[in-house]
Amino acid sequence: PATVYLKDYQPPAWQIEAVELEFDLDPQATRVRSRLQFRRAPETGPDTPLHLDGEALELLGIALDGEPLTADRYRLDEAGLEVRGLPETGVLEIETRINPSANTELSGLYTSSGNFCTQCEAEGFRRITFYPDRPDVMARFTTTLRADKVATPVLLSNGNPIASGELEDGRHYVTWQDPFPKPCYLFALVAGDLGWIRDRFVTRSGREVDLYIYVQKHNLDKCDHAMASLKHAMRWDEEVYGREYDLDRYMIVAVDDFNMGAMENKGLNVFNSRYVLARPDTATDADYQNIESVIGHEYFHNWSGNRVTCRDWFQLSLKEGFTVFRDQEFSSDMNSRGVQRIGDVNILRTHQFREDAGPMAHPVKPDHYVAIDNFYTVTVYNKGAEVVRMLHTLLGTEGFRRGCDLYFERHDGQAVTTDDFVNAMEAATGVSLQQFRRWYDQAGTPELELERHYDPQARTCALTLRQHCPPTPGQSDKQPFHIPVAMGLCDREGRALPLRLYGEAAAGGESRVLELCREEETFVFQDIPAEPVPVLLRGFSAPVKLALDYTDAELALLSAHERDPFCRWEAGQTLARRLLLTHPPQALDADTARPLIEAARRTLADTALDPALRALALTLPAEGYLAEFVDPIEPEQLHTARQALRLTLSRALRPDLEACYEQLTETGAYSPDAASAGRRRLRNLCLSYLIACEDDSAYQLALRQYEQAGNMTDSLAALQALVNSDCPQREAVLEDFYSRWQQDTLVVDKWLSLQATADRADTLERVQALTGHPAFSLTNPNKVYALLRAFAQGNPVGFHQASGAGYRFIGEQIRTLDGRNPQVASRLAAAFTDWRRYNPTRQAGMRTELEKMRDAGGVSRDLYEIAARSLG
Ligand code: HT7
Ligand code: ZN
Repeated sequence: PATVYLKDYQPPAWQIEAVELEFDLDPQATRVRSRLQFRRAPETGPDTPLHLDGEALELLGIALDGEPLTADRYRLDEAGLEVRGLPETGVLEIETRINPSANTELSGLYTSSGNFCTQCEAEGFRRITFYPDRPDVMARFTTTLRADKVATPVLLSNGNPIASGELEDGRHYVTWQDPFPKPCYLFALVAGDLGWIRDRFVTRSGREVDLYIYVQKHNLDKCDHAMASLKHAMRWDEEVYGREYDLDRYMIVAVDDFNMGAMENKGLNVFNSRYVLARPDTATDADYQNIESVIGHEYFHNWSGNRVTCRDWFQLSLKEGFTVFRDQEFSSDMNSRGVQRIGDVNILRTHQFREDAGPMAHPVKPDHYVAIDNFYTVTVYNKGAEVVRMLHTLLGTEGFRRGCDLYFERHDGQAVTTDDFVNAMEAATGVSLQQFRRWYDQAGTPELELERHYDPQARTCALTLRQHCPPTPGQSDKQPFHIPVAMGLCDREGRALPLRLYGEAAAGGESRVLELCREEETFVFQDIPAEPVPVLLRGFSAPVKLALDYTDAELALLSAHERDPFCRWEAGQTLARRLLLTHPPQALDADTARPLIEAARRTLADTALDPALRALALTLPAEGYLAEFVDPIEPEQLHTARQALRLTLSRALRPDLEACYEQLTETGAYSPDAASAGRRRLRNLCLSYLIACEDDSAYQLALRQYEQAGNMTDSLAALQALVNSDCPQREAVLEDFYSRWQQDTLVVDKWLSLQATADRADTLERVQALTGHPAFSLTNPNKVYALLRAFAQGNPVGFHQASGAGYRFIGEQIRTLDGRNPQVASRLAAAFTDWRRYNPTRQAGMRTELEKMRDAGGVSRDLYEIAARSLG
């Protein structure tokens, strides 16, 4: 398959000014008529043909300015249609036929639960009609939908409805007009028998916006949280960014079959139903939180993505990194900032750092791809968000806002680059970001080293910071990054010290941002009465790995006193990590773990501290994160060590855990607010520790919680504790859960995931058996993620079992899946990319599967790229 390079970018030779689309919807044979009003770009030569992308389309007719085009004027191949001899401007009419019900890739127009829906990002529109399917071609869309009135009463597309009526043969139609020019990846249509809830939002300038959420009718009682989240997001974007909504309606549709989380189509978002539907008895606190965040994310795209869009797909982080930053900040403001930051850093360090260290490493702005769908990655999204966060840190809240205002003002209605974004930040603030731009172009995670020197005579503390970035594929030499290091110094009682850098007249507060631009720089602080403890990367101010030579006593001090929630949590995690990585499991007894036990005891009793932060402090580092510190990765060793330490903590702290659990017992009505969710989080963490003791009283506690739970969070936590234990009732409870929830597809996903991640010797056999269960389906992405991805990426011991059976099973599933849905297959294949990190036996097992994927006849571009790049 061909590789696309950023360096080959050429502006479009032809622009499409307006598009009229007509759909005669039929599940097996939908007819699409399009009228493209085209114009040759000023620099384009008169003989340049117009290229229209097209895939899996049946061409029924083509005409120019009302006259059918003869065959010598166009050429049709697998990639699309090339039309020659066009005038400078005119109207091309094209008719195609497509089969939505046979569309198993879920890209283009497809059916889900009998309803029609679309997914056009990144390159799905070309599966609907012939069109220049690239984001820098922006047009005004008018869309008419026709369908059977009884089977398909709801007909939706982008913009505002401008006409509707009855047709012959029991059909009806609606015409929609979107006044904003947009690239075709933002096109959407939804049609079917759907119910809806409706609300209204008045923008700060007084415009009334109708808000709709469309779902299958049996889900109408699960939409309220999504609607409330939408209104919060709309208000937040006005308050924090001064951005108002611009159409008369905003529609959200939930579908069960969707490759990703959601899609920001102009005025008509399509969502994976898991990010819309919530009721206390069916959705967990985490689900409620994710819904708020994804609803916010898609809404924020209306400005960061839709009004200002990407010039080409290499610029994907322009909209995704910025929008993730926006949704993270939204969630911080709606809930707890510290908890949000720790969660976001956890995702970055466990997934993105791993990507950066492997064969798929790529810059935030990649420079080549085979299948763009493979680049919707944690690097583009989450590291991209960190890059925007660093801009925020360097420019300050005000400067950053001025930069954003200028960016939106300059580029409204345009398709632009990440460079345009940084240019606006520079122009608005006068700050040079020349070196900072390297964050977009250089892959890899920079490593930071600190050397500290205290001079008691001079009362100075010198901090020397050194940076280094390891090579990544195709980038052997790296230039130094511009790294903001938010920091402070504290004394041995944990009190913050005023910070005065050498040469400064007065101290400038107790926290400041050092800018490390060279490979090595020394910062000297004055008036420091005794050797201080430096606190670096407050709020995790840069996506780097920081090596610090803290003593255990210093870590204990910071974990008890540091004011920044991230650094405080990090100190405790480092203590735990050291224990886990430097002792064999059998040595992780109460004596060895004494400092950790005592810190945990204090945390359990510290009722003044936010329960969610207490829960985070008490959670041991994840195996996936620990894996970053060992070579080779031995999954069962990491798992055994973690389990051993958990048991030691559980035994040593049993009365404290029981007391904390009881104290947090609540009886009132469920509310997903951050404080209540934090209390449940801590209580359920106590339960998971208690059950580690594997005795009857712990089993009874979990069984009682399962039976009495008034919400899904508590119910699922109890079930999870039981499933991972040897409790004699575990199978009966699992059965009970399924029989209670088998009609609710999203709850069944939880049931599948619990089993796939179960800490048991027979999990692989169980997962294999579940692929034949009526609850599972290889055609539904959520089911694949819930069972197969949960096993391959959430159960390292099961997947990496020494026999290689886990690899063979998942490899075979991927190859089968690739014939139906390449995007989902290649996402699942990510479990194999890190194969070089394991021992030779495992390497051989994983490599064999990757080779089989790469060499399979008819392999998709998506899967080929992942397999081939991984093999190197
Ligand atoms: N912008 C959306 C991306 C997306 C997508 C990409 C490839 C294949 C399927 C997809 N569904 C949605 C999601 C977002 O980041 O908002
Ligand atoms: Zn997005």
